[in-house]
Amino acid sequence: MNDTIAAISSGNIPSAIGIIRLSGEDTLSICSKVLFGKGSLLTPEFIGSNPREAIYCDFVDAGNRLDQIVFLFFKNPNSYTGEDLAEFYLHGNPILLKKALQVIFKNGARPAREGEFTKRAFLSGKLDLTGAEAIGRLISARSSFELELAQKNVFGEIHRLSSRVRSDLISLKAECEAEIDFSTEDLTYETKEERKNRMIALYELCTKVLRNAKRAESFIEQNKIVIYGEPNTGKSSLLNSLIGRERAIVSNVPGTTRDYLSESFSLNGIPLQLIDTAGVRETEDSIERMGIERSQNEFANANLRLFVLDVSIPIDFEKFMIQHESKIKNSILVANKIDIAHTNWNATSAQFQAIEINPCEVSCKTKQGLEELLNSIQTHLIHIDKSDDFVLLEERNEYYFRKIQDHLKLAIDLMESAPAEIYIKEIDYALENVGLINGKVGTEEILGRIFSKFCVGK
Ligand SMILES: Nc1nc2c(ncn2[C@@H]2O[C@H](COP(=O)(O)OP(=O)(O)OP(=O)(O)O)[C@@H](O)[C@H]2O)c(=O)[nH]1
Ligand SMILES: [Mg+2]
Repeated sequence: MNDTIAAISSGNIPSAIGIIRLSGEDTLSICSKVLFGKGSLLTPEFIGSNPREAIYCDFVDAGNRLDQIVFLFFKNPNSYTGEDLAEFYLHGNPILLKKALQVIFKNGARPAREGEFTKRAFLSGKLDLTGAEAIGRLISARSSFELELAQKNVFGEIHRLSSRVRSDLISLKAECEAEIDFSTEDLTYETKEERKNRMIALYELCTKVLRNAKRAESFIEQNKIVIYGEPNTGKSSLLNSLIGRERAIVSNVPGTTRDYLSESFSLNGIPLQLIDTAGVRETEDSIERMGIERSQNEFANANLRLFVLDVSIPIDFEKFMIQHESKIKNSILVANKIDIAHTNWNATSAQFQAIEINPCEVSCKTKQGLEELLNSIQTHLIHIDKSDDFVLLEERNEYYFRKIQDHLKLAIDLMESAPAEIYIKEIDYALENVGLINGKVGTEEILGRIFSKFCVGK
């Protein structure tokens, strides 16, 4: 067994309950020095004979009572780490928790490093590497979208995916081996075409996984929605309406917003960055021109664009299209100020619809149409029906999936001209990389990198 580690496993803010975890071979003896009940310190025998049973007792520092606590002991190997493990449920005051932790250190434990409990769980075979990584994500997820994906991984999504790739590769390898060993005998194998198709299917599975992982990552990291349009159309008003507070200055002076400004915002759990930009127009003002340049840049780098139109003034459709056609095609067209729409608007709207652009009519003043706009944003961001395909791949796993894909590609190319003896090697390399995903082949360095991203106490 390992040396004994301890840490505060709950957060560092006042809460009803705070948890300290202790794991390693001295767990029982340390517990017996700090737990006091019914007139005496609890003995290691008593604690050890009551695994997984809540014990109500005092937490003491050299005889002085620090807190009344609930305590749980998990006997190895039936614990999170696979070692003897204890959890102390104290009152959740951070100062009290730190004091109690010091007492535990004084009695023989050492401070746990980041992710050390989970690392021990992995080393004792309680979790595979993808499961351990998923727990890191589960704890640090910043949106319900990321959380849902992390949960899928905790429940074995990556393990399932890589197992499927693995079993397909093994079956391909078996076919190749049979062909190599018995090539002179008159046995019927799958045709070359069938084998090639199986390899292509597997290659495409990897492509799909990688693509969906990229999409998921881009939703998590940088869902940039840019609000764009001419001055005074209501871009800043739209930002304020969507985030529900007066963040940007709104005024009837065209050119109010000089620089872009960005706000985080969550749409049904999808984290978004909403960016308000300076209104685009011809101008002599050099500062305004710089702002407009930034608007153009933000527009180019956005995941989704809202092109805002002021429908309270007449719009010259032809002129508008000459100026903005390419931008409109890549945006949701937001027809703002519908509460004071100009009498010409219906006709202009029909012109847009005739070229398959459906303006989203809203009023930032009356809030009419905002719900529909949010729905439309969500549909553009995720094709909801396909959201189940999203998968979260840590950088490490993305790298191995890419390697598997590369070796499959080589095998597919090679099989045109080379015998099975040659391209079977590529299948072997692909299999090695599957092993690395699950951590069957893991080096200290890889483990160090993964677990250092965890918080202490996990
Ligand atoms: N009636 C009405 N007025 C609106 C609506 N949305 C915005 N306005 C008004 O339109 C004017 C311009 O609004 P802003 O949000 O500052 O417009 P902007 O596009 O950010 O303008 P610049 O920053 O100058 O490019 C303000 O006087 C707003 O009160 C709306 O839906 N209805
Ligand atoms: Mg503005």
